[in-house]
Amino acid sequence: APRIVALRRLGEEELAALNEVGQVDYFEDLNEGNREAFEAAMASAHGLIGGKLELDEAMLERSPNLEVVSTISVGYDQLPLEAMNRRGILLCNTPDVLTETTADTAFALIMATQRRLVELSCMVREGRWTSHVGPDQFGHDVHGKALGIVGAGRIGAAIARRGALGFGMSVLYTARAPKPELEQHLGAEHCSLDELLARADIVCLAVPYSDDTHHLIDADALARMKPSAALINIARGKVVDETALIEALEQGTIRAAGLDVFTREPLDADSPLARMDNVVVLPHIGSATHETRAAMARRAVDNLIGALVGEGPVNAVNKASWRAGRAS
Ligand code: 8YV
Repeated sequence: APRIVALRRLGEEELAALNEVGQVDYFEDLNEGNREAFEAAMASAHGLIGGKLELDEAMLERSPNLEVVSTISVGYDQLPLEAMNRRGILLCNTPDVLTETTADTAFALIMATQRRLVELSCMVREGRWTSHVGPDQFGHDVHGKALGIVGAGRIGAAIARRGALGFGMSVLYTARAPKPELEQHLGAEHCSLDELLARADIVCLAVPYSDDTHHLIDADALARMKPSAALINIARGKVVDETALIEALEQGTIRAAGLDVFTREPLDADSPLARMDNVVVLPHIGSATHETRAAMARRAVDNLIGALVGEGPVNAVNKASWRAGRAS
């Protein structure tokens, strides 16, 4: 039977399913007390499954039997894909099941930044609601605005649908190629990043993080945005040059930001981003609902079992490299 190392975010049902096909070592989290046991388990593991996996080449070196890594996330920028390809190790992720929830999170941030929900809620809770609100507390509309989506993949498209169908927004998007389904059903417009930045009232980032998207939103990009615009990031912190963003918010280059992700997580509470009234910060909860996290864990289990003993995984990132590298 294959040996499986499971790390974080797995419930009883998922562990039971894994136990049926293999011998499982489960680590609820890693700490100084169990790191040695984890490393020992990895030395003979065929499969690794879990959330917030941190795996580097040295660890792969010490895991000679490893065949499959199944991450409980759609993003895999934290994993050494090239080294895994070279070794013929399969990487599975969990797209689709988190698309709608993550798009909901983007909309929560859009609503919160446009209508100043967090700031004004604090006013009420802190006893500063002393007279009727006036222009100093007014926000900005959501409906009817121009929504710019940077990266119209699965999640970007789901955000576009909410904007166009639910809020009557006009939608601009960047993508490698135009997406006929977005154009036909939503009237969305494919355009360059520069044009999107110049025209959008709300710029929403939904690209994966990679060398290509590192600091895609830098000082120059922020300067192209409207001074009245808001930036929403549910992708990865490092898609944005955070220092440039802080400066842009402080100087009024843009009006507001709604952020679920940061360069360093957890965000330091002393960061200016956590202190500005025009910034809404969330603790990376894009997919964090009971329903969706359960679906992600189940999908990751299906992927691992499918790959190790079944008919293949549901979602694989590098199927072409799988096992090929093992021959050499
Ligand atoms: C994960 C995410 O929870 O799926 C992703 O890529 O950002 C979240 O859903 C996070 O990556 C931690 O694993």
